This record gives sequence, C-alpha cells and structure tokens, in this order.
Amino acid sequence: RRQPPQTEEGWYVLHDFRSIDWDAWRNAPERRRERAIEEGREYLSTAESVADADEGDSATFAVLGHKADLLVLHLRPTLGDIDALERRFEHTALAEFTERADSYLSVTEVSGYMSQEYFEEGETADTGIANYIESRLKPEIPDTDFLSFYPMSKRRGPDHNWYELPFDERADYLSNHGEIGKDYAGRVTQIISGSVGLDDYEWGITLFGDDPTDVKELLYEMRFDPSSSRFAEFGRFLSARRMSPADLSAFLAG
Ligand code: 76R
Repeated sequence: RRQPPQTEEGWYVLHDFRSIDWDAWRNAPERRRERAIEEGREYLSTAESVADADEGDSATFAVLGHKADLLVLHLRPTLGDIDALERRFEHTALAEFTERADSYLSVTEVSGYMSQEYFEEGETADTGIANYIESRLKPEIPDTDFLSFYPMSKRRGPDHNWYELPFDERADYLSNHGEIGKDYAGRVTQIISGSVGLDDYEWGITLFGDDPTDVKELLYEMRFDPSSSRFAEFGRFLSARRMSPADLSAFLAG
C-alpha cells in the first residue's frame, strides 16, 4: 500500500504578480499618478502591518524581467482574508495602471516524513518539534533582499513515479534533500507551501536570500540530488527584490 504522508496546514499563501502599464502611467495626468502612488502605498503598508487579520504577513517586491513588475506576497489564516486583500487592491487607484501578470495560491505545509513523532504524539510532542512545525506553518517573511519563486511537482513518469514509491523510500530521498538544504542555513531561507487542488503545480517554492548566487548555488546542487534529478518537475521561475511600500513613488518614477 502506498501510504501518503500525514500533513498539517497553516496559512494560505498568495503570490500576486502585477505588471504596470507604463504607457498609461507616462501619459496620465500628475494628479492621477499622485493618487495611484498614495493609494498604492496605503494598500501595501496596511497589508504589511496585517491590519486586516489576526495573524499573517505580507511583503512587497520589485520583479526583474518581463514577467511582471510587482509581487505582493500575502500569508493569511483563511482564504477569505486572501480574497479580501485581492479585491481591496482592485479598488485602489494604482490598480488602474496594473494588469494581473500571474498568481499562485498555496498553503503552508509540514509533512510527516521527518517529524513522524509529532504526528503520532500530537499535543505531547516535544517543544523542539512543536516550535519547528509552528515556524513552518506560520512563517515570518524573511527580511532579505532577494526572492526566487517557482512552482513544482513530483514526477509521475513511467520510469520515475514519486507517488508509487513506498513511504520509507520517499522519506530517505527527502532526508538527503534536507541535508543539502541545511548547508545553506543562514544564507537561504525557504517557504514551502502545498498547492495540490489549489493551483497548477503541487508546491510553491519561495526562496529568500541576500545574495542571489547563494540561491542559484543551492538549486544547482539540488538538481544533482536524486529527489530533484529523478522526481522534480518545475514551472516558471520569477526573481524579485524586496521593496518598501515607501519606495513605490521612486519605483514608478524610474
Ligand atoms: O523541513 C525540513 O527541514 C525537513 C527536511 C525537508 C523536507 C521534508 C526539506 C528541507 N524539504 C522537505 C520537503 Mn525542501 N525544498 C524544495 C525545493 O529546486 C528544487 O530542486 C526543489 C525545490 C527547495 C529549494 C527546497 C529547499 N522540499 C520538500 C518538499 C515536499 C515533498 C513532499 O512532501 O512530498 C518539496 C516539494 C521540497 C522542495 N528543503 C529543505 C530546502 C531546504 C533549504 C531545506 C533545509 C531546511 C532547513 O534546514 O531549514
């Protein structure tokens, strides 16, 4: 029997990618632009202070390349909270200058591969594990300069099918995978969120670091590890830099 790992879910995660209509922006009268900056800044700083919910986190990023211009990352306890944030943005004067470039919906997740005791003992699990689980389910967005986001799935091919492996084999793969990750502690932090049934791939991977080449080096090393080389299928990759809502005006002015 192929046993699924137990999982526990935490906050919902929305990666909200917007692109700016730069022609419309340049052609708009000064007053409209000022209102867009003011309402955009207000929206972003209110979201970042989590004024709309009891818990969660939000952060703003400037996206590199053609895929989008802005990324607003939201983590909230319910889908209702996420839905309200999406809608509230549409009602700002800034939204008049933006298009939806992309989006990704997922939920923070811990799986029972490494922490079987926690799932077996529940409430009585030792506080080390409980704290670890909590930090995965309710992550604070790390305060780093660089972000890399991509969705991924585990392969279901004729030769390599993740979902037909026995539990213990999957746990071994992930244990080796985790060892590689640990070498990058302090340089790369990740938020792994599950998206089965929520979006097109099975997980959203969001990596944070101050040096983009640390992220590149980690991913390259993982490509050679069997848990990625045999079983990983990737979607699109997006790179972004952290930006303060106060910098919106400079961002738009160029
Ligand atoms: O949480 C843990 O530290 C336990 C070990 C661990 C698990 C179970 C772990 C560690 N990961 C786990 C699960 Mn991971 N992870 C990815 C990617 O680009 C690629 O090749 C893959 C994308 C990265 C970069 C990454 C980083 N991991 C998973 C799963 C779920 C599998 C399932 O449930 O079936 C996916 C999809 C996935 C993908 N992982 C780590 C990292 C890093 C940096 C670590 C070390 C974490 C630390 O020590 O803090």
